[in-house]
Amino acid sequence: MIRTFKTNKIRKVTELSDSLWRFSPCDGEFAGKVYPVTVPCCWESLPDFAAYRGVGVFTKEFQTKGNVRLVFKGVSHTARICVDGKEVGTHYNAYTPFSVEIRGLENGIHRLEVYADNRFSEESALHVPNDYMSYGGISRGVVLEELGEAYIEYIHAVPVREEEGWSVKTAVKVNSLSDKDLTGSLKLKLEGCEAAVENLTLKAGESTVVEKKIFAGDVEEWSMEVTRLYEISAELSLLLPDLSNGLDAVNSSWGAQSCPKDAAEGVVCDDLTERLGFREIKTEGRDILLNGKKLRIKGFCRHEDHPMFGCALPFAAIEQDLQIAKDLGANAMRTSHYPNDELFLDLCDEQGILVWEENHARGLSLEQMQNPNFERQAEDCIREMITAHINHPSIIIWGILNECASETEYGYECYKKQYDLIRSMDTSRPRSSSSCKFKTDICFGLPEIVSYNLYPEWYHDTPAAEYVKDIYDWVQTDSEGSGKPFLVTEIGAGAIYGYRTPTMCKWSEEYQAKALEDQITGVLEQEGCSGIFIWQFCDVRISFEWFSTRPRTMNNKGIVDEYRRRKLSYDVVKRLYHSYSDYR
Ligand code: ADA
Repeated sequence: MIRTFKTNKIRKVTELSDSLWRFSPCDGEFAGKVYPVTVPCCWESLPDFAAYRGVGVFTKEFQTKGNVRLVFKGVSHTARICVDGKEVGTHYNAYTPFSVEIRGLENGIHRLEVYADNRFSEESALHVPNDYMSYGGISRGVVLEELGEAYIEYIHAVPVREEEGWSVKTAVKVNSLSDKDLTGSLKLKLEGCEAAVENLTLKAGESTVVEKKIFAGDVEEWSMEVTRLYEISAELSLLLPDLSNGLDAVNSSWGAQSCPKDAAEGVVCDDLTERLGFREIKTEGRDILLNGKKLRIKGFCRHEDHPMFGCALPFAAIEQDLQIAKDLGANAMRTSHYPNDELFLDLCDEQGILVWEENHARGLSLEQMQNPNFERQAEDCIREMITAHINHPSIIIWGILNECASETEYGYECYKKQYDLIRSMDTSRPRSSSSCKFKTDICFGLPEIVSYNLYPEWYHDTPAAEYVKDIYDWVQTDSEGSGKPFLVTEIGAGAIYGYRTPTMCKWSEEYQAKALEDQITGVLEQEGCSGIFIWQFCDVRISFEWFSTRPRTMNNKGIVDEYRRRKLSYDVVKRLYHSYSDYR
């Protein structure tokens, strides 16, 4: 499964994932041995490869002809793609989608090889030994698309509330796969009703972006309570090339798209459907407003992690996590610390769960941020994240650089570039970054929202309410974040599932329950605070190479353990979250 709705009616799309592939490690004692696996797959789920750091290859044959695109929703963490033994693409970062175009394939069976590399090296500035696991494998869906002479790469649809009603700012990118210049038109439909038609010309092999604002009028708004989603679709019609050699010649050049006989004036040769929700998110003074109402965020930080699947959670497991979060009274999830699977976002759109989505980074020091690859890799992640996810109404905040060096001048320059990059791609959402630099952070003048990760009653024994107030007051009096919305984007405590003791000592479930009682109350009672994300939803695996050790080589601050078994704190969080409304 790739999305929770059908994105194409005309384009022939075949899911290559959710089926059997062959996996073979390229290094180590099992090099060359072949294992049948279902993709998505992290090789750490295979008994022989629980701790394998290296390169592995996933192989799959597929039938096709003509112009095709292979879409990879996630390969962890560095990918090299080969078709019929020839390299056709590469990609860095496990958490963003990428695609490769291949033109003019012969009709027949072709071999796809996906090489995944989960090793740490100086080449990798973001996947480093860390307090989460960098898995190895094809962690999300894979799709084969059969295309003609041109195709629609994306539709961006950003809702805009105006005096006379709602409009949609659209941008549709069309790519040519032809060696000829093409002319045609693009038809936009909102819920199946024609909304605009734009003529377009495509230079051979080039792309064009067609921008158009369409009036939507009186539509039903998207909110946590009413998750009304609208389909917006684009149809690409092209004037046929020279028919003098007859239709067969055209059919062959059009690949899988056979041209109907009455196609002289242009034929619909590709389409794409996306979804949007009409909602407005903005900041006003110290408030975050969703459709004009002051939000109280009650959320969890969630890693994509599971003992049976690694980071390649199947659809059912993703949905189960959301069911648990809703049972706990949460209204938001933070995709700590990287862009998430689009299936997760589709489900949040449909179930009214707000999302803070952030680019990939966790706790990188100044030295790590000075890795020559850091800025490019971090900015590429932002581009790919927003290009792929801009339409999701559930995403209300774009985050960057969790706990990186925001107390340094160099760090400030990186933060500024990345905030500016977000603004250049999307002006419809506030930005923020989770800081652990306490009273030394110098970046709070840049984003719309000030966010902190705080661990009173865990990493230090300051009473939670006192510590939250101290930091909040400092922001108001001594930082450029004064008067902005204030979020606590991490707060929590560790507990080993099943460790029960009346001594209330740290790592016991009793201690975690008590600490969270103080922390949640301390944050949500703090005047001017717009909300909280508990660290964290479930226990997760961490890199065994990380400098710090943790019990079980896990981060044990989950409200549930890695098998989603409840700890004592579950009922504390559930009682408290349900006792606070979604709005302030
Ligand atoms: C940091 C970090 C999290 C996690 C947490 C912890 O705030 O952002 O990823 O490592 O600390 O468990 O200490």
